[in-house]
Amino acid sequence: MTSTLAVRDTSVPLSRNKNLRKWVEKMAALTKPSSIYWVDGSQAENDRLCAEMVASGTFIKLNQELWPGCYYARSDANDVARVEDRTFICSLSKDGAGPTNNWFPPFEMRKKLKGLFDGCMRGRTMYVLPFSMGPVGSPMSQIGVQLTDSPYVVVNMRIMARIGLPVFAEIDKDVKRVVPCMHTVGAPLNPGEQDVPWPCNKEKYIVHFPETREIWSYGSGYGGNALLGKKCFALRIASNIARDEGWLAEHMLILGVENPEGEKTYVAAAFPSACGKTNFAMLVPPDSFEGWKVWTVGDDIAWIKPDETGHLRAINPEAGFFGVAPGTSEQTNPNAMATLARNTIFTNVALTPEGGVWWEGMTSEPPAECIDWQGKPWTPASGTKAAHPNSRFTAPASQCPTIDPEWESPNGVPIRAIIFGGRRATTMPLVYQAFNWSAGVYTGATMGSETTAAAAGAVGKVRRDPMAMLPFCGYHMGDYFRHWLKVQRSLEETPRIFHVNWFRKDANGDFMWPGFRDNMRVLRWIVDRAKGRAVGKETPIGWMPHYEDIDWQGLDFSQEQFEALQAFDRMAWRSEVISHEELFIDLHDHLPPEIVYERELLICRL
Ligand code: TSX
Ligand code: MN
Repeated sequence: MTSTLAVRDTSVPLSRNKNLRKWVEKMAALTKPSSIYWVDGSQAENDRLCAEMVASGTFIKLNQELWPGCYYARSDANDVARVEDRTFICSLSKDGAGPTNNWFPPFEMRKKLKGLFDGCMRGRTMYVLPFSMGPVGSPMSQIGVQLTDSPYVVVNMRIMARIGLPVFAEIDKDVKRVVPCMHTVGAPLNPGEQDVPWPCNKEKYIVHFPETREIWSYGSGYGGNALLGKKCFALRIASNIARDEGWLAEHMLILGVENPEGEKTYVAAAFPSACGKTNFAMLVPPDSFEGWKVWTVGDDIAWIKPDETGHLRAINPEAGFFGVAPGTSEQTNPNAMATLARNTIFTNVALTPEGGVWWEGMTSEPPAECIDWQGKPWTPASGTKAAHPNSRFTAPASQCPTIDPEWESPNGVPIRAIIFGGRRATTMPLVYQAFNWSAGVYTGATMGSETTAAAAGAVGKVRRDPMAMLPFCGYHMGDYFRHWLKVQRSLEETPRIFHVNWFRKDANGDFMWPGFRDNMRVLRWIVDRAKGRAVGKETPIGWMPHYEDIDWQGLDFSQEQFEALQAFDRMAWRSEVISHEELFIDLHDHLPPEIVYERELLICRL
């Protein structure tokens, strides 16, 4: 029997919007693809693109009995992470980007990009990919259209954002400005030329034009370089939009804590990399915490706005988790393991003989053999990593067992507390609460992590990462602090601000805090405190819990251990405040006076 099912002509525009159609034509004239494909976002389309990538060698379909709906990709060995030194903020003035961003004159950069993009899609299909950051139609959402020559990007974006027909319908309403996002892997194909599994270019440019709200990305197919809705749009461009409109685009997870009475309290939290942000977003309370539950709203980005009543509400603009695989296990994060069990794309992890995936830390025993992230045979005796340290899973948020029932609420969830944190072996106690909003902004502005062997620089030196936004703030960091301080003026009630450190070490170099599930004990104090119920004591750096203010049920942790963990070391804090100056010197000409006052106040209290 022959099918009478009409197949869609994918080159026919799916939007009536004249500006969009003109822009697509103009960009096609520049990049010269062999075809244009309008993405509808359907399951059938996704299956077709995945099958095509299996045929071309970009994807391996995993054993569907073990990993239903899952695919596996290996990137080029030179395209495995975000490229911060190739990331540019091309504001009109250099001062607008500030000293923490790479700046390049916008006119010259446009000339450069025009040359790079001329013919860059030859022999490839240009996908027209509409996406909504935030639920389609939510007043807090923003829309983009990414033109890309990477089908890998299309299927990943389908997990990470809302894409396809509903977004075209939203664009056709012509009420929201659309952010144009150009992306190419920068690897045109000559007629008859054989493609490679992971096309990319050794020259890379990740470029943002904040005034015109444009993104241009050249040469990479990986993660934040290529999935432009995430870091490029939802943080770097959105931080500019947020500054102009009076809200906050933040590198924060959002979670809800439900107590045994059924009352839910939402918090947002910012941590630098390698602090276990996704693990915290999906926290499982200790067994002794009967009736307590942690709900996940997001694990990476929060858009936070004052509502009409002067309270902050937040949405997670993403629809999926692009999580670091190594270290993720049933022990460290059972909810992530359940989320990535199906319909997930794995990139740069190891492939097992059964057609499954593995990474360091996934199981206590490594597999006897597998294929590593570079496609080479690997055994535990190889002495190398089977999975790349930055290997990832792309998994739908809807599959998370703890996904919050309100996670797609168009008006977001109310934020009652903001938590900053860092990976600090010394100085920083387990938890303290800042005295007020501006002291809290100071806490966020000066947060950081100790450099580990993995990161560049001297081991043990604190690398400042204000609000975990150092690589993601799309304008001057000093103006960003000013904006945070200004937001308080539109608030009737400010969320309480806290600082946590799960990573303090004792004289023997051992972690002093068990972390993971036991972080719930800290989180409970934080939400009770934010609701004005918990007690604390005043110290020079802020409010801290007494030993008896923490719920210790089910954990053997002595008062002596706790006092050591919370110890305020005056001499260590003296050096701490002195080192804050190093960051502030770079920002001095844009530093708001409140930040300087807060530092003076802290010095006086010390
Ligand atoms: O994610 C982590 N969290 C947050 C969990 C909700 N990690 C993993 C490292 C970051 C990628 C942690 N590592 C945490 C933590 O709270 N704490 C630590 C440090 C630590 C490591 C091992 C132990 C304890 C603490 N093991 C034992 O105590 C047996
Ligand atoms: Mn992140």
